[in-house]
Amino acid sequence: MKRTSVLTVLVLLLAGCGSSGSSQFTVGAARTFALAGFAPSKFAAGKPTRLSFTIDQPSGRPLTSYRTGSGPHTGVHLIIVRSDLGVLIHRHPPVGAAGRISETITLPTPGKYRVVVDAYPNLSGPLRNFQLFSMITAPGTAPRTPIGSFHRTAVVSGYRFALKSRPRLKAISAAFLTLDVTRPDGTPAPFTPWFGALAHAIFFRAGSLDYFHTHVCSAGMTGCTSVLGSTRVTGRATRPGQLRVGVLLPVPGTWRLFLQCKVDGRVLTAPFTLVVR
Ligand SMILES: [Cu+2]
Repeated sequence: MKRTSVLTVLVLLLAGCGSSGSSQFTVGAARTFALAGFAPSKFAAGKPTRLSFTIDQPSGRPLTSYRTGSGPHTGVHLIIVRSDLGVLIHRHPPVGAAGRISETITLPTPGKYRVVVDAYPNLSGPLRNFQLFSMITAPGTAPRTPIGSFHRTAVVSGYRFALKSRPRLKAISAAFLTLDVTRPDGTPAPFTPWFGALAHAIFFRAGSLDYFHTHVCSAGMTGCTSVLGSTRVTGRATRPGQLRVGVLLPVPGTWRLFLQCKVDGRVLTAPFTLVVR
């Protein structure tokens, strides 16, 4: 059986930066974007392995032209999450000859991982971006780390991410999380743009692994708004060390936010558990 035939070939209704696995619809087989030549699907834990694929257009030809520019809504975003939400990998691989996309990935532990390919094609028409999904595995005993309940603070490599207040989140309603981020010495953390944004807020729902993604951009940067149906949200960094993160989640449940930013030359990933009513 051809590997491409078992991959998810779904196109999302949702426009903009984010979207979710739960709001997808399938269109006729001849009219979908699809992962092609996606390999391998089995990895050895701890071993760097080249993952590659192409995105086939509805015409059957590989997609070779992707959006470019300064904001985060460009190219291809490769996001890999372990099924217990204990590990996140986020890369923006280059698009090679004939639309081939390759990235060396190391799955740190055994387990099942969901792969999200979030693509920003350079096409005319209403479609801004879409997601394609696959699963990869590393054989062995997978750790099962419970994501735990809500905590206001996450400390990563000595950097402290502190939510100002406990968020009250509702599905399909835009909300904001305001955080203070401080260095190990207590001074405000200066954010360096990384992958086109000051911060990336990547959300996965526990269990179903539904996906959504928003960004925090510097003042004046365009192309940073996330859209879910008719609702929009744009995050801002209001002052040094402070992030205002837009949250816009499609369904209730327990979600894990991976908040990523670059400070002092290192990429930090702060996990938060959020309950959405
Ligand atoms: Cu991002």
